[in-house]
Amino acid sequence: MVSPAVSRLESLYADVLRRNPGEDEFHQAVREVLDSIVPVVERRPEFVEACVVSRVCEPERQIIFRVPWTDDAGRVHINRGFRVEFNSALGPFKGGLRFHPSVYLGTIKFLGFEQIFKNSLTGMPIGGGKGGSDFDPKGRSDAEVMRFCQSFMTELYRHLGEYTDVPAGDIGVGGREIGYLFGQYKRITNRYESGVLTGKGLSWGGSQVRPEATGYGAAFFAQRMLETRGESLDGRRVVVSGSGNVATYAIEKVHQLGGRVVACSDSEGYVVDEAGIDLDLLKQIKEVRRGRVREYAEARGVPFVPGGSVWDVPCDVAMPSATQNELHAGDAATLVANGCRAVVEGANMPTTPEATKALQDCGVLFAPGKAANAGGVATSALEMQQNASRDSWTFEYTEQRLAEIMNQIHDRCAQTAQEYGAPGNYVVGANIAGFVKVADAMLALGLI
Ligand code: NDP
Ligand code: 2IT
Repeated sequence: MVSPAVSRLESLYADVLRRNPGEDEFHQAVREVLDSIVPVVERRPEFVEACVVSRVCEPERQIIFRVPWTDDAGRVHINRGFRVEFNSALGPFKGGLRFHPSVYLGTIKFLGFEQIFKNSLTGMPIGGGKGGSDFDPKGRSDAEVMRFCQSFMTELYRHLGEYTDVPAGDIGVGGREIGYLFGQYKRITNRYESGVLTGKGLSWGGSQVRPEATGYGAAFFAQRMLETRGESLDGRRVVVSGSGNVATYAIEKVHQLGGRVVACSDSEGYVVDEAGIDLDLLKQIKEVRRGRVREYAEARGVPFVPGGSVWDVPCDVAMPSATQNELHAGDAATLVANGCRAVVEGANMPTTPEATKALQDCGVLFAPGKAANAGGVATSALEMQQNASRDSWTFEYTEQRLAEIMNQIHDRCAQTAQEYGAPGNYVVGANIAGFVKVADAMLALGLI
């Protein structure tokens, strides 16, 4: 016998499928949250009756626009820009921009939807949003990236503001892109409005620890979660996928906490370095030369495996930190067979639903991205706080704040899971804790 709450949520999900055709990742993200909140809706039917659940699945505003730009040879290119302003019940829309050729509306909607609950979990006053473009920055000169960013911002600026919508980085958008975007915003509006973007450079309104925050935060979360079983990262073998912003600083903090990261990857393959990834070399190749992990393997004389799965490398802790749906059921089986203790998502939704279930069923500690990678956006909120007070904090103080926030997120997820009858299930804990705060605010604000 299906409970009334379950049947209400099922018909609501059917509406989401019908009204958002072809957006598979968005469907996947909604499905997971709806599955988690069944016990909440059973206790608090007003969330369905006042249409809070159906409203939270519908973005407040979706902006799609043309981005024309010229390359260095004078050829014209047309890309598509997106900003999905998903939910502003807790604060201004907040979330990154992704520049990657695979980006379409479904990507931005799944990321924006996840961001609502992630931002709620941080405890900071930020709503959820996401944006980006199908622009591919790979192989483009600085001048081409600048012209693209200027054209992108020439449309987007009218939707932004420190009290309205505050973008930041994501895949393909780092300090260089935020600089060009901020410059164009400042030029068009004739305002030095620091709080309109986060991830800025230190000399022009940025915060200490923002570049490190997502990876560091994921490592702090991993440490706290392992401690619940009397374990730690010290002496552990760790595998991190990706080799971008999140992966780099996850590796750095894991090493500082005594672990050893033996493999990382990019979209061409993975590198295995049994001595532990040499981070100075990795940063030199990835951040300065904008190169590939293949070059790391060549420089170190260690194996590079083209294609293949980085999850074949035995590890105690896995940190998927590249992109969505990159860890499949077969990878989960391999991780379990190799004795993996914990999977901590640095990326957004990197583990497929089947893989997540397989890991949880086998007793592997599983930290969902909306909790484990929330350190990035939390530190963005600290950047906004510094901008609003025209202040700047030290590295040590800011890192301390980040560590406290990650511990609080961990504990809130663990307690909520316990309270709702799913002890140890961080997916349920994160979704319920994130959702209830937003839902209560939406009820209080009336039907808008
Ligand atoms: P970067 O652009 O710095 O790095 C992305 C890394 O992932 C690169 O190594 C890239 O390899 C790899 N990658 C990207 N897309 C694919 C793909 N389709 N297939 C295989 N590999 C891929 O991005 P970030 O490190 O910022 O982001 C990584 C993840 O973390 C994303 O899921 C993002 O949403 C999430 N995240 C980021 C935060 C941040 O503050 N930056 C905060 C919270 C989450 P290649 O170079 O070959 O493309
Ligand atoms: O997915 C994410 O949380 C981010 N890309 C960071 C968002 C932000 O506003 O810092």
